Amino acid sequence: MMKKAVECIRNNRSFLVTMHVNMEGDAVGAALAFCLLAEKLGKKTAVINDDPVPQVYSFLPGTSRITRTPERPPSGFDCFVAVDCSDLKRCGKAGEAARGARCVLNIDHHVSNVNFGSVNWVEPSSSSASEMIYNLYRKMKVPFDKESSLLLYTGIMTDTGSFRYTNTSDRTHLAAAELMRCGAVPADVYRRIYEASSFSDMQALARILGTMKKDQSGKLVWFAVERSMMPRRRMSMDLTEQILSYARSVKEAEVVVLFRENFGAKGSIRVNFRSRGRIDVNNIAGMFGGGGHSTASGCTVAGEMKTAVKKVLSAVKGKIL
Ligand SMILES: [Mn+2]
Repeated sequence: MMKKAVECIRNNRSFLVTMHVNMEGDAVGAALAFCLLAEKLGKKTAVINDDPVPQVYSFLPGTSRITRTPERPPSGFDCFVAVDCSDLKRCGKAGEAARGARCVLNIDHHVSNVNFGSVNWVEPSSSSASEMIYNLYRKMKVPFDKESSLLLYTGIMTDTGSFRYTNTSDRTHLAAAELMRCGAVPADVYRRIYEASSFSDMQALARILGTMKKDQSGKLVWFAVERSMMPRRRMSMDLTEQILSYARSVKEAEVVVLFRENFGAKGSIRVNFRSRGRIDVNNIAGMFGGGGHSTASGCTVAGEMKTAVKKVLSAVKGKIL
């Protein structure tokens, strides 16, 4: 409940914030905007994450204060805040800091959220964690400034696929309008994120799109991306989001699945699902210990690419029939 979250913020003085590993726009935007809100109320904050900030989001104000999770998780904070995480496990090693905290504030919009906090504010009907933080500003009467508007607008825009996906509501648009009024410029944000790719990264994307496969019905489309297909450097785009966004343009495709060899944990495959709506992919990801939303979800499968593809696709086919 938002009311409990507000109380938690009022009653504590210092906050250690984190978000899921492999952070994207919503996680970065919501976490940093949360910090700005807490600081305007006179609180202390810090942000940690297991991963570096992806290059494409580095233009956002405050990203330099996101520090890599240290060997021993920091202690001495009143409250541990997880943003955009369905499960403490999704925070990786940073989640260990929750143990030492007086309270654990769980702010999330995934339907698969397991309510791991001592305070759980979970709203699956919200487009994004950023839309929730937007509402928190309104509730706590903290005015938006240029920085917070940009952060929250970016989070909402990226999680809704630029307001195209079914999680976009009338409230989402109202929030976006208010954030524009307070300084967010849609064309600028769009350019920074979607029109800032390097030539070689676009070539890599084109190569990977060329490996697209479908099943006999055409309703299932997938990609199996091996490490050798990936550029070595940090990419100038959110590759997962780009691939899935293009693949869902295939008219007949009801479910798109992206398999990626994991960079961090060797011998495991990261799997991302997108659904047009009829098939609940939160459910399918849940069969493999993952989760997310009914139309966008993910899981990690241990083992080799070939076996992961076989296992996961047969689970999806079972649902499509
Ligand atoms: Mn999100």
